[in-house]
Amino acid sequence: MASLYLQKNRTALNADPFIDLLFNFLLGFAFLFLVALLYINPEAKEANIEKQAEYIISATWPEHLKDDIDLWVRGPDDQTVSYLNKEVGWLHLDRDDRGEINDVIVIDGVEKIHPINQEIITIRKKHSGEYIVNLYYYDADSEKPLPVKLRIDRVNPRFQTVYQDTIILNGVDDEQTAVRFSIDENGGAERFSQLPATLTPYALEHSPAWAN
Ligand SMILES: [Ca+2]
Ligand SMILES: [Ca+2]
Repeated sequence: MASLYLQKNRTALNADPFIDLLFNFLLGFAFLFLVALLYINPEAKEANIEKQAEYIISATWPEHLKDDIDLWVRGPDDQTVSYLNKEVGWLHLDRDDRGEINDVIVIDGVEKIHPINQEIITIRKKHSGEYIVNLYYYDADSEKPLPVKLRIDRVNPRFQTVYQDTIILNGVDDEQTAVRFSIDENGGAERFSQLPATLTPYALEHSPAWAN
């Protein structure tokens, strides 16, 4: 008959594989938890976005139209970004959408059409001061006045639409101040108004056809 001591020892030896398995499982779980933490770290995500843009200004008009609308934005340093100068200071025009002209690309001999009509200007550093946002009707195909949606989104610290409106452009050479606003010392947007200003250099060269 085995002693009580030997019985206890055998029980302990029998339990070893289970404890090993449990330990390995916990070790694996802890490793996966650490990997998950690295991927969902909110600070890292925020830092990645901050390098791209602080504010996004977009002008959108109906798809499948040949009409060419332009965004013009003047920053606090009195420099103006547009298709004529796509990068000034920290203002960037991401794409001059020209209606239908640049909506088609060819891949392996097959035409692919993206009928979207949208121009986007990004403010990449939120310098305080006034920003003026103008819309200009560069080229028309539609015979009727064109509705253009203007939106301003703040990106950091969280995505937030701070302004949106629909502006009616009457025809070629119509230039309108969609909005002017200020970025304060804390990076917030304030003091929205529509006080008109001319940002394009066209005023002396063109007489608006739609006004006749
Ligand atoms: Ca354009
Ligand atoms: Ca387009």
